[in-house]
Amino acid sequence: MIRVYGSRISYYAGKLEAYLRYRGMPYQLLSMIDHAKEIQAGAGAVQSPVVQLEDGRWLSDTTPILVWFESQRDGPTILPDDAGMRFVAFLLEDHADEWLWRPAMHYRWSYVQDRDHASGVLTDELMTATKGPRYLKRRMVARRQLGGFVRNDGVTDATRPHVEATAMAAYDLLEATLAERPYLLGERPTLVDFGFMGPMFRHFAMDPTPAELMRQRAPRVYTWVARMWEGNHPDTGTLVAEVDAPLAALLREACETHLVQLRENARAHAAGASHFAMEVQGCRYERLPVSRYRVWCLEELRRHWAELDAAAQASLRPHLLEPGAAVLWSDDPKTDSGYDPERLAPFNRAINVFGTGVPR
Ligand SMILES: N[C@@H](CCC(=O)N[C@@H](CS)C(=O)NCC(=O)O)C(=O)O
Repeated sequence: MIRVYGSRISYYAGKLEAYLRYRGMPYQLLSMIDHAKEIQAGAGAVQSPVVQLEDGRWLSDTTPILVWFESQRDGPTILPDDAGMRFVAFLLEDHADEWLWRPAMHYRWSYVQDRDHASGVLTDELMTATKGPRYLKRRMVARRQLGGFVRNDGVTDATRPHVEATAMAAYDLLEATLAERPYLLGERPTLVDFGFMGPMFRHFAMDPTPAELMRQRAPRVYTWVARMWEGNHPDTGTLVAEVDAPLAALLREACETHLVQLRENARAHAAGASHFAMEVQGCRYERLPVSRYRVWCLEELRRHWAELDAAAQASLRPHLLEPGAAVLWSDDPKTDSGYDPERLAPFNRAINVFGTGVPR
């Protein structure tokens, strides 16, 4: 049986588990902490999730993990056959993975009910070897997460309204898409559905504050999350052949937010900086931690874009709005993440999204 090391409230483990359930691949969810040494030695970084196959090989990072599992199958995959729509899938998945992380962490750790719940779960999962009363361990966990992933990731009084607005925009954009079809690209789930399961499932649909907002504002998204978890989806079915109105709106949001962040992060990385500032949809973020991993995310998106033929690029260009989208086809900034140069992912030596795990 496949071993999945991770947390049962983790963004990316939830995404992976939804996929494994869909494919009927039995797995065991095991503690990261109890196996941290083996994970570090085998995979290169301790993060949730890390996978170990029955033959002992280690896999990291949910995007290449899903792509690799699909490459081992015959028949229709979760990657659209159409090259242009496949690019759209990679871009929207990356947006869900990397852009919605900040609001997901903000709702979980800034609101007291959400923090109480998550700190209790993580204390019981991760602090098994730490001595001391449970309430103190919960306080340590909450301080690490709120300090590192919220305050040190640019959430302040000035940016908080935008951080929350961007999460609500995601609710509205998915709600509008699911009014048209059962899954985000059509009649069966694709990489886009699994990507959005990251933030939508283990954070927004489960943490009390955003879950209540989802029930009120985006009930279709709430039921889509449950359906995605059930995993009993059709394997065949039509996908949209081109970018339609709901997808155009999702792409616009990705160009205005995620691609701006990827560009500014890559510029700062190229300049050797540890932090950067950016303006997104009129909101100024200061002192964001540079992520080498996200430089690689940009390199991957650029590679996918460059692989498209001229006709596919031309049909997508009207939906990839500048200035944000230009980072896909311009060489500003030049990037050199140095990560996975041999293209071994998901079997390469992994790195954490931020430094050694938590933004400083
Ligand atoms: N790109 C990775 C990201 C994995 C990740 O960052 N997971 C989070 C938890 S959901 C984590 O382990 N963070 C490190 C930490 O908290 O120390 C993936 O898609 O699997």
